[in-house]
Parts: sequence; structure tokens; C-alpha cells
Amino acid sequence: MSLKQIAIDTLAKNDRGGFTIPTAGLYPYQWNWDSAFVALGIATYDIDRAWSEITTLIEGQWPDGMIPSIIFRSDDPDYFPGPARWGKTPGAIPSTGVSQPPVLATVVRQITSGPQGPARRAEVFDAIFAWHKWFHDARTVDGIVATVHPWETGRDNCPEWNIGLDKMEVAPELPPYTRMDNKHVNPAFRPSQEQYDKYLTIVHFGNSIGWDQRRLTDEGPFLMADPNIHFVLLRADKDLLAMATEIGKPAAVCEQIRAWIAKGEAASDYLWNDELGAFTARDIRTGEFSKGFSNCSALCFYADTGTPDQRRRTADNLRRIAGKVEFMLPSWDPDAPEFEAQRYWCGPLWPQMNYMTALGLAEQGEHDLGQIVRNGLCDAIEKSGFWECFNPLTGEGCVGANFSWTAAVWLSWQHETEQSDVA
Ligand code: 9WN
Repeated sequence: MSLKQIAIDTLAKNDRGGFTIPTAGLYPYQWNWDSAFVALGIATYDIDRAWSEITTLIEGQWPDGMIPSIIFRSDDPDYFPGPARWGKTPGAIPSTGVSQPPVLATVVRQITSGPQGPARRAEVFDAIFAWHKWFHDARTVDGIVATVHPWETGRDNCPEWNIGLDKMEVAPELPPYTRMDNKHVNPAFRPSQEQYDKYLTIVHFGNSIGWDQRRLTDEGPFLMADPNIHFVLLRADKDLLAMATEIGKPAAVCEQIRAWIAKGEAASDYLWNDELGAFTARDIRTGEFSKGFSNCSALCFYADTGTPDQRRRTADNLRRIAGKVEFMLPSWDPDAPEFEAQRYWCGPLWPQMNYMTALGLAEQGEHDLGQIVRNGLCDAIEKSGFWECFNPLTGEGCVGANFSWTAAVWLSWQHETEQSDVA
């Protein structure tokens, strides 16, 4: 059977009726940015089903505009922390109390180029605008978009977060819990117990303040700036502005988005770690930078931001790293001490990150590097199949098998190749 057919079958098996789970067992719910990438893949063969991935995600939106990281349509004992641990949340459907990188606007713009495009863009525009507004209001500190939880960044145990986590205490009153992730997959691939205690401490705090998002940002135990959220949001704001213009939104709406973009462009510099020649995470309370190049550092190309010198040094880092691994792009710098080739965000390459990085590099004329990043993922998939992430030294699959976003990215690239062959 072709990889294309296996990818389509993988997505069909993970379909739960209008939305798709990342993989059975380990992740039994709808995740935010997973669904956006899934829509990108399904749109290559069934645009109506792709669209429902987006509308079901939006059904989980909170009254304040936030779209949460996980929508809990059921209570599945396979996953922890589930709805009971997150407590009462204000959306129509139980959910987590944090968000995830907002790739939705970019995906919506990309998959709605057909005849139904303008109507579909108009259908979801206000919801996505409200979500971006939430990032710019409730999650912004002094012009910098912040993050309050490593889970919100989508890059759970990346060593970038250690600066913020090291300063945290585990809440003494933290109720006991049993992890489920380690029952599904090899614990050597997953975050440590201490990290989990701290993740749960932030959840405990959020719950104790009734998930007041402004207070969570200002008073929460963890406050860092994430290049992933920053670049993804900046790119998404640009795509939102393009859609606002195309569908004729009022001038005030376009002006608001332009102001967010200007603020975002100015904030890129805040994340520039001159010592490393890379965009890295930063602790907002102390100003301390993280100490490694990650797989979101080069998303400056995807967001079309940064100075020529910052982009040149970023590209130099990519070339250095390409000389260290067989399969680009590792989630953490192989020259940094905390690099671990198999442990989740400490080294493995991640399909959706390669997708965005390769796209940005190609768009900005860095074709050779873009191809290297694209080939890294394609080679790993051809060798091992549709895994959640891959060991960048060997190409072996890590963590969850039969993974939705891996199948979706593969389909999206296959489709692109087929289109260019026809042209
Ligand atoms: C917590 C579903 C999600 C991805 C994240 C990835 C992982 C969850 C976990 O799985 O996070 O949200 O339990 O580890 O880090 O990016 O969206 O695929």
C-alpha cells in the first residue's frame, strides 16, 4: 500500500466524527494545533471534512476568545490530566485552561482558495479574530506575547522551559495523581516526573483562580516568551489581515490587526539571543534567555520577520546543525548539554515544525535549507512510518504511532508535488 493511502487510512482511523484525535490511546481528545494541521492534510481530498475539523475546534472557544489546547467531549480514563483535573472552565465544552500556537488563521487561508473560499473565511473570521485578540490582550506583558505553561507552547519538555520551571516550587498541596502517558509509551521518551509535578502545579493554580486568564498571566508561577507562539501568531496575524481585506472587513478591524503586526515585528527583537545568534525563549520576569537553538528558532522565516543579519545567523545555525544529525530538524540543539535524541522535545524532529520551517525557508528564498528540512521529515517517514516524532540521529519513530499530523503533513506535501508535476 502506498504511503499516501496509509496516511489517509491513519486519519480515517483517528476520526471521531467531525474531529480527529492525534492518536488512539495516548491522546484521545481533540487538540488545537493538531486539528489545524489535520485540516491541511484532509483538505487535499475532502474539503468538507477538513472544514469540520476547524468548526469543531472553534466550538470549544471560551467567551473571552481563547481557543483551548484540548477540547474534552468525553471523559476518557486513558488520559491525564482530563476534564476533572482542569476543573470548571467557561467554554460550552469542558476544556483545558491554556491555549496552543495559533496556526488556525494560516491554515484557513491556505485551504479556502476555492469557490467556497470567501464564504468559509467569513464564517470563521470573527472567532479567529477574537482568539488573536485574546493573545494580544490577556496573554501580553509589555508588548510581548507570553506563555504561562509549557503545554501552551506545544513544546512540552523542551529544555527552553527549564529556566522558568527551575524557579518554580511544586505546590505543597498538589493533590496526588497517576500519570497515564507512561502507561502508553516508553517513559524514556516522555517528560520527567519533576516536570509533570510542575505542569500540574500550574494547572492547580489556574483552577484556584477560576481560570481568570489575566491573573494567570500576571500572577501565575511560570511566565516566559516563546518564539513558537510569537512567530506563529505574527504569521497568523498577517494571514488574518489578508483575509480581512479580501472579505471586506471594516477599516477598524484591519487597523487593529495592523497594530498587532507592528507590535509583533517590534517584539521579535526581544527574543533575539545575540550570544547564540538565534531566536530563543526568554523568562519574562528575569529577562534570562534559554541556551539553545530549537526547532522554532528558524520560524522567523515563516513569520517573515527579523533583520537580514538575524536571518543570516539563523541560517548559519541551521547549517551547523544539519552537519550533526541525519534527519533535520532536531527540536533541541545537538551541541547543547540537555540534548536527548529520543526524549520528546529534547531532540526528536517534529513533523509540524519541519512543515512550518520548510515553508518559511522556501518562501523567503532559502530553497536549499528548506529542502533539507523537508527531506529530513520525508526520509524519516519513509524509513519508519507516521510517528509522532522521530529520533534525528537514526530516523526511528518516537512516542505515538499512527499519528494524525504526520499523516497530514505528508499528504499536504504529496499534494503540492502532484500539483507542480501537473503544472
Ligand atoms: C499535552 C497532541 C499534543 C501536541 C503537543 C505535544 C503533546 C500533550 C502531552 O501532544 O502535548 O498537550 O500530553 O504531552 O507536545 O504539541 O499538541 O499531539
